[in-house]
Amino acid sequence: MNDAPFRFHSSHWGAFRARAQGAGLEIRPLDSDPDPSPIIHNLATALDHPARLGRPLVRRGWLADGPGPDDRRGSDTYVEMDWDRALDLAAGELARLGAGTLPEAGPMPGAHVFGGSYGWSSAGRFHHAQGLLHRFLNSVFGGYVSSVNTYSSAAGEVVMEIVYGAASLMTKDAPYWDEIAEHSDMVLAFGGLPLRPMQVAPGGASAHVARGAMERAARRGCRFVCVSPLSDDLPDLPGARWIAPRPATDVALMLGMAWHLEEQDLVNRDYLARYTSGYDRFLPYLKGETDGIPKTPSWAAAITGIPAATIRELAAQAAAGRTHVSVTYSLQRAENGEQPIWMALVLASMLGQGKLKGAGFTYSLGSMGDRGRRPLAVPLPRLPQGRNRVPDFIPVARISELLLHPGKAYTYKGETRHYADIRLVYWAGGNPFHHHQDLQRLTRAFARPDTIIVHDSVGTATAAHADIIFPATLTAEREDIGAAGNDPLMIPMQRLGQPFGEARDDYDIFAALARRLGCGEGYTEGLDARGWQERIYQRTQEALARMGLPAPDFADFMRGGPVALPLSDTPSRMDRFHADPEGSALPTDSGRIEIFCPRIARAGLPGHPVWMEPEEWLGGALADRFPFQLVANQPQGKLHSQLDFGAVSMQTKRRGREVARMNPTDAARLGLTGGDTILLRNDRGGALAVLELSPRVRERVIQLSTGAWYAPRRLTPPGESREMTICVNGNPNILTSDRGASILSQGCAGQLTLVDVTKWTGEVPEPVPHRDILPRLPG
Ligand SMILES: Nc1nc2c(c(=O)[nH]1)N[C@H]1C(S)=C(S)[C@@H](COP(=O)(O)OP(=O)(O)OC[C@H]3O[C@@H](n4cnc5c(=O)[nH]c(N)nc54)[C@H](O)[C@@H]3O)O[C@H]1N2
Ligand SMILES: Nc1nc2c(c(=O)[nH]1)N[C@H]1C(S)=C(S)[C@@H](COP(=O)(O)OP(=O)(O)OC[C@H]3O[C@@H](n4cnc5c(=O)[nH]c(N)nc54)[C@H](O)[C@@H]3O)O[C@H]1N2
Ligand SMILES: [Mo]
Repeated sequence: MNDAPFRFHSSHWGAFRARAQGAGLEIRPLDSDPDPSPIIHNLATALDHPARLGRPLVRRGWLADGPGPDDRRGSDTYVEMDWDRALDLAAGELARLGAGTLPEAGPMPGAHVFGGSYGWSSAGRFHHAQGLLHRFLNSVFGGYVSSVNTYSSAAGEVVMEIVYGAASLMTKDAPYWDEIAEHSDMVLAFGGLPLRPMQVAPGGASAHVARGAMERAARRGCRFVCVSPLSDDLPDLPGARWIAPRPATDVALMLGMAWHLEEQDLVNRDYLARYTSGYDRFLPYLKGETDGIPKTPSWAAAITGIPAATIRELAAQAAAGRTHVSVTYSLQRAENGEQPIWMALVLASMLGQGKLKGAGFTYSLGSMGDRGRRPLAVPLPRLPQGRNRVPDFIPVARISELLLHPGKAYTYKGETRHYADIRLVYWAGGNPFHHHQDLQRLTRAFARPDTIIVHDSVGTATAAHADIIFPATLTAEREDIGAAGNDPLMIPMQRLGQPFGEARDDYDIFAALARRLGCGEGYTEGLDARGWQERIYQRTQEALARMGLPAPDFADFMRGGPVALPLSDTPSRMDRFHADPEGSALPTDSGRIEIFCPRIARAGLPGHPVWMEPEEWLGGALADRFPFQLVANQPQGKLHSQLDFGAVSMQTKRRGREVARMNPTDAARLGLTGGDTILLRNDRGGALAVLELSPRVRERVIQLSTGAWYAPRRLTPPGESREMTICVNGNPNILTSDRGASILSQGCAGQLTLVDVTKWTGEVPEPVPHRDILPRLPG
């Protein structure tokens, strides 16, 4: 009989309750969540998993030869060390690079430190590794070279900011799910509205509402159209329809629809006149007056593979009722990724229904669990990060370029900039050897700095490219405040277990280093983790009290249960704009939705959305050699690479390896059967996966989600004579291209890649278990 009490906790994939059960945890979702994510159960056996790091580790080559560029990173071994010695070594190296001695003015020593440290880390308002790292680097180095935008949405973020206004408009604004449930006649969903990514929300979610809202809408007669290479990018809903254009051709499909709206005079000219600017510059392109190519449905059919009649029918249906146009992040994580997002906005503007409840446009509704939900009326706790006095930054996905090419020129948002010269990389709470493209190139890039320091709870491939690794606690081993934008509960994250081995909280690691560098007081302000949590909690507590709502003091909150947070009843930004386009103008140059955008034209891209042929698509020359479009989307059973060893993630694998899905027709043509081990390859490398056949995958597409822990091996494919590098665990980022989405955003373009697929005959190389990704020697 287990009579241990349940405690509350939270994660990016949902709030939950848990209690000790043997060496693991028994986990239950909150009763209030109508559709909890199974990913919460990955934590059950994580606390003492063999992949955990229990002691600091230092790379042998770094210990023997000192700091400096080193090609051995990624294939070296690690020595365990006690905390005092490891902290002294790290502090010594930071001091050598200028930490702790800040000039009064002029360049800061942090100008040679990359602290962008992109990654999702864990939920919790205080123990957020990036925030703690940034505060640390600001304290000891006077700042750091940072990163801007996200892997999620760089191309979309940049273009939407310019043509649609601030980022909050494009992601966190109406329509809300309940409006779709009640009012939409049609939802035209580019990239679908997949329940898979909507399991997750940054900072956590206490309720998953999308499935219920879509089911209510469909029962009422709303028609959902899933435009995607995968039909399960939409749940099975009555009346739903699947349209599967060639990946990366959505712009052509939208242009064909736009052409039909023009031809049939179904365009809302009043809306265009009141709320947009530059349609007159776009129309000649649509008609073919500027380039001799009318963007007719037949033209679009040849590019997309969707019959012209279907394109006309979709356009007519969209104009016939209240239509919501939704576009996911995934479409812009690609070459020329700005174009489909911008064109979807133009298509929605031509339909001109933005004023109607349940109609209009959203970007990323289907990409995260916190979209389509009302914002909060109170501010959330927040840790101050201090001031970064280093002005330099990179667009986040240019990490390999930065390390490989100091001083090189590149463009971003129309400006020419130059890469900094980086001597130290400090990463906490991210896994670039999961998230970045062309991972062999990233290995070459990680060979360049003098020193790389990483904090993680587990021995990831990123840790295996570091010089000094500090073992961090898992979220479950510490207390924190769980809260997130658009979520109506604040959750006490109660401790569920003791720290593994000698693992320490990120905060304590930074505090110990700061003290060694003479900056302890500046970093900690004399507070421990609990003291900080109490301090940052006050902001929310006071706001609740001012509104006359229950506002327990911190100790009672941590001992008690979830606290309800009030929702804002302010009309959404777009509602205000639609009510008064002059008084509530959008923060764009024209104050309106920009269909033609002079700023983008000045930055060197066409001034309105256009179809541009990418290099890696099924209609291009490269498809002769690499005939499959790899869709590397977000994984079903985990968040990115986190807790990949958990039971829910492992269930999605076969024989310990990631599964790739393909249409049965393609498999029959290639002589493949379900369960075969297959090699996906292109000029950048190879990945092994286990084949699953599914009619839910478009022909000539292969889906291999991200998240497998990177395990490159030099192998000779059966029947061949030359070795190549192959990830035996099935991480698709050995295959993806490191090119920027465009000269405007330089965003991540990792979603779509061309590959060839063959069967791995004969003896199959074993996958590498999680515990062996980081080669450790006993101390
Ligand atoms: N090909 C391709 N690539 C992609 C994508 C794609 O669609 N296709 N998607 C991209 C997107 S959208 C994203 S957001 C990125 C995600 O990339 P990341 O955010 O880098 O991936 P995570 O696996 O979440 O990495 C988080 C790391 O932090 C560690 N961690 C968790 N909690 C703590 C903590 O408290 N302290 C410390 N020190 N460490 C902690 C985890 O163990 C893990 O190693 O991937 C991108 N990569
Ligand atoms: N379970 C789970 N959920 C997650 C995450 C996770 O790792 N695991 N990560 C979270 C993060 S950080 C982010 S940023 C979001 C990402 O959210 P998204 O980027 O929206 O999610 P993806 O799964 O990458 O892509 C959604 C679908 O887009 C489709 N797609 C790909 N290319 C094209 C195309 O050219 N045209 C069309 N029409 N469709 C295309 C693919 O079939 C894919 O399944 O997900 C979040 N949610
Ligand atoms: Mo993301």
